[in-house]
Amino acid sequence: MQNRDQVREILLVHPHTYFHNPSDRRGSDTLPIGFGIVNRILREQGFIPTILDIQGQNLERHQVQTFLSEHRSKRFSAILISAMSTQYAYVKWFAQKCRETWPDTKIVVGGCLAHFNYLNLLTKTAANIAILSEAENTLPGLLKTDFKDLTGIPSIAYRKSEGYQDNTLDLKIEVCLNVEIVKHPIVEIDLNDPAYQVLPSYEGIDLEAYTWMMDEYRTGNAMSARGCPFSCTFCSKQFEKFRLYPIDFIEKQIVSMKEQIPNLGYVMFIDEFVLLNLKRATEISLLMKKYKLRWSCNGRIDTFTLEMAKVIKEGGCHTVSFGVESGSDKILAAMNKRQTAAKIRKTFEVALEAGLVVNPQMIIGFPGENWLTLRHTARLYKGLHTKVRQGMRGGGFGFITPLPGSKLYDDAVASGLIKNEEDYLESLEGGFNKIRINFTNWPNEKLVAMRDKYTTIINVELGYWSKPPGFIKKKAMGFLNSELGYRIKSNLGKAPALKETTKRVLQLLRIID
Ligand code: B12
Ligand code: SF4
Repeated sequence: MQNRDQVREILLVHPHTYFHNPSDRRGSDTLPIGFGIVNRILREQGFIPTILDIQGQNLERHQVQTFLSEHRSKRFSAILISAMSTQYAYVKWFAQKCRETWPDTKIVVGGCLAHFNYLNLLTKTAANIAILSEAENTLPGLLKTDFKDLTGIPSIAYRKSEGYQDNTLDLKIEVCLNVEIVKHPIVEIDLNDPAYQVLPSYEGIDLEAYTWMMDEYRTGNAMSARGCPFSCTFCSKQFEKFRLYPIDFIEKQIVSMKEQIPNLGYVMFIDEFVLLNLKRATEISLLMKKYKLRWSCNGRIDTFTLEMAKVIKEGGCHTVSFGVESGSDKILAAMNKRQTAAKIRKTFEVALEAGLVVNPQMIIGFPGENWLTLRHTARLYKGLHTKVRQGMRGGGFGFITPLPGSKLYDDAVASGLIKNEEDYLESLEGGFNKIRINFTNWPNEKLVAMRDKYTTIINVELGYWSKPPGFIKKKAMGFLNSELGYRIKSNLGKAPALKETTKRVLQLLRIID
């Protein structure tokens, strides 16, 4: 007979961002908020999560296999995995290993990977259930039935062959590789409803792996909104409906984070809409000021003004990141970005005038990119030198990557540039650091060289890098992107003696914060 406590245990997993190549590992510098919400729901519902944080602990595959062998005798109610599309290869491998270890345990995947790629997940991996949207309104129902009855649970997909009967929702049946997949309608939660205001719990997670030291304070992350009303052609938007959290729940997030992260002093908002308008920016600034926190957020080019810049600076805002993407109006229009180079330039001028650090997020290689469009991009930054240098890594370019869920991806499938979804998903690790499809007329090496050249140009123009960074920076960047370099970077905040000297050297090179 199974003991009741054993049955209520759940394996909760955060996979790596790479599978094949360790240098594709993305540093875990942001708290996994969605994972934290799942962790909280499990605990509130009386389940005991055993956390396998492969990413945070940087576990090698043989260590993961050892973990599975050591836990073989456990009777988990289910295995829950949170992942993005870029983690497909890892999830496929891991789900198979779990299936070999626990043949009958349900494997449940949530996050962007489940949302966009549930057909692949459910037909080509050992996963049983895909959570297509938010844990807040799906997981409690699943937990109540011990994952045995999927009737009435919104926002999920699963294999019909497993025999679930469900007549309560408007089901969609899809056939893929002769497997019938049942998809329940997606229901996105109301963020004003206290029942869905779940604070992430980082219990069981090594917080040092997901936070770093900013001067003498530790960083944390908060979220002010979900979804987005825009439709940029390259963007993979999991949440459709644009919704704001009420300010009092953002305050609860701050209080909860302060309890969980000793010495919290710097909060980075992960969503796009902190600076939706002056009213909202003012409310958030007042909140952050109340808790004497420095903070950073994403800004919106279309809503940013000098008045707003001054308000947030006064409220403790240190850095604003902008999804600039390009300085070419032609490319911006093709991206459906709804912003122009002139407005971007104006935004940068006012932000810098208010004393903010700006962090431009750029894309290189979008269809139509050529030397002229890059010259326009460089012109955007010309002479925007700033004296605010500390705490700044500089802006960077990512290679355009068709992501599942974006128009760019659908177009690439339609035009035959992506022939096999699974092969493509397997190749996605490494995120925007790699060229997947080269839309330019340049060979890949030239596109990489252009990325490096223009990264230098914009950071020199912004005053974040000294001129010319030259071969030393190039060598150092190569080293830091290696596995050894990664380990050194990720330990900087932990070993004080090593930290100071190494940090100074790296700061001189202006390649770390
Ligand atoms: C913070 C963030 C990061 C962080 C941390 C990610 C993390 N582990 O949480 C960092 C900086 C590491 C990161 C990296 C990258 N990211 Co990112 N990131 C985000 C961002 C801005 C917020 C994520 C977040 O916290 N959302 C809020 C929480 C509440 O939502 P959530 O995590 O999805 O979780 C909810 C549901 O999905 C669900 N859920 C999630 N997991 C599970 C599990 C179970 C079991 C259940 C039941 C439910 C469930 O319930 C949760 C609560 O509602 C999103 C955009 C966005 N606004 O969501 C992009 C986003 C997730 N990132 C994206 C991308 C592309 C990347 C990169 C590839 C980019 C790059 N520069 O290379 C890299 C990954 C590199 C790699 N090698 O793989 C894409 C993913 C698209 C896709 N199809 O997968 C997004 C959607 C941005 C976009 N619009 O394009 N990212
Ligand atoms: S890239 Fe565009 S569509 Fe995506 S979140 Fe940002 S503004 Fe919205």
